[in-house]
Amino acid sequence: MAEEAVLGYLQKHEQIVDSGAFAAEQGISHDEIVNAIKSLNGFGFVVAQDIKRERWQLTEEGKTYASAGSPEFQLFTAVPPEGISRVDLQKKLGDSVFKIGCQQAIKNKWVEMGKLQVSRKVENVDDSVKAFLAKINDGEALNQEDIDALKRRKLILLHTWKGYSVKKGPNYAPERRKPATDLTRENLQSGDWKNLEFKEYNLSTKGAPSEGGYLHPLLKVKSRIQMIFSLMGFEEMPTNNYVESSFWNFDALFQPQQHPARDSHDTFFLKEPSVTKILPEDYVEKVKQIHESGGHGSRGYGYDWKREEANKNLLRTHTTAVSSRMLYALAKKPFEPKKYYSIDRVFRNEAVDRTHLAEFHQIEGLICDRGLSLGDLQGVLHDFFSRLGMSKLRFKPAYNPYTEPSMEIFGYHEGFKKWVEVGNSGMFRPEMLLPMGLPEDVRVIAWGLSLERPTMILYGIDNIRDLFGHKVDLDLIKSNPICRIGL
Ligand code: FB9
Repeated sequence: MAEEAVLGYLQKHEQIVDSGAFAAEQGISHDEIVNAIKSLNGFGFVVAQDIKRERWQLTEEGKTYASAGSPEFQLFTAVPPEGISRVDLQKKLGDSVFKIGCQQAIKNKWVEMGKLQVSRKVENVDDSVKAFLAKINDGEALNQEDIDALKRRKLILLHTWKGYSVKKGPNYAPERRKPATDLTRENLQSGDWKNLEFKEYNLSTKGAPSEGGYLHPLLKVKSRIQMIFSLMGFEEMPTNNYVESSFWNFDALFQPQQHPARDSHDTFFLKEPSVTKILPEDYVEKVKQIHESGGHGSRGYGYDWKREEANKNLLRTHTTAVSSRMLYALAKKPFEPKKYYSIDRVFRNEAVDRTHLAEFHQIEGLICDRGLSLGDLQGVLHDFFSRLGMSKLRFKPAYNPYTEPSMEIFGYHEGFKKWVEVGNSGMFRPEMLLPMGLPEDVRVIAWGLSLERPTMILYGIDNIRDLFGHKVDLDLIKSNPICRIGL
């Protein structure tokens, strides 16, 4: 609207002399007129000349004195010919007018200010300040001395008004066509392209942000740990089955069927398909045997092992279920030493809290070779965790149903200046390895930890919901820095 007003006016007139007066005539705010002039000037529709006018304006205090009179005049008129006590005069005028009025009236020699009494020194006075303020309000000029006096009392301030005078420019047109940004097939066919005004390329503008994907911190840490395992000569195990049979998840690991971890309070069992159909029957028989009556020097557990218990399907509670499958497959071939690892989701029906969900990513490493010892296990743990930035380790005896001996692993965190539990480990029991058919002198050393704990520590996240699950903080996903472990 403002642009049309300016262009339309210039169609019939030589120039707009003053944008302020023009805005008032058009009934459009001066700001809108100024913005329109600047834009039209930028594209050459008009040529604009700056106008700058300075004029004095009353401050808020100045406005009150322009209507009520100056404080000194108010004070003089409040003093009767017989005089008045200071207390009564102050009550009459109020603190501010009394204080300023006294200073100015004494300075003008209008009043005598005794300790208790105030009396007039002259009969009449003129309120010149009020008169000057009225002149300023009407835009009349004052001499510099009077201006300075009012400025000193902060009753007026200098206001600079900026406007424009405007004439037609080289690209003037009675109306501004929106500059085209594309040359379309229709423009070309219809011939409209001849009248089009094209928007100039803005070569300094930034390209549209490419909303590409972002790597999740867990995946960043996972790939660094995969690199660490690869550098240590480990192969990744196939973990692409969340559903597992109780047989591979528990029985093959010599975990007894009464073990509390096999209860539905700790494990997610499947309703459908509730049972597994295919198990290696010859191996199942050996597992049944070792659970019930032992063998290979073991006494076993001495309970009636039930096939239907082993058939139950579940969400795997650890990737050690994959390790048992891999070791069984290894035993089916002529023996060769192997180093395997896995990193994938496992599920446990446990209470959730700030750092635990019903699922997490387990990391597991194992080495299968003849004559391995606990010393070898401690050695490989030092190598692995030093690549995670933890070179000081301590081991604490622990218990796992499928490893003996077992050790909890603690690492000294240089940042926290304290020892942190960093995982669990052990040597798989003979009752697990020998029924598989592995040679008598083969040992398997293994350890496990989670992916979430190191990730939360490395990225300073203290609530697992900010990292994993439906409440994950997407800004964190977009902004998290590169993972530097294993460099
Ligand atoms: O990850 C754990 N802690 C950890 C790991 C790395 C780390 O890195 C530092 C910053 C650089 C920091 C901390 N833990 C294991 C210890 C605790 O967090 C513990 O409270 C939670 N544990 C999980 C299980 O809890 C339900 C972590 C998870 C865990 C525990 C044991 C195993 C796997 C994961 C195992 C095993 C195992 C044992 C023997 C043979 C084969 C596998």
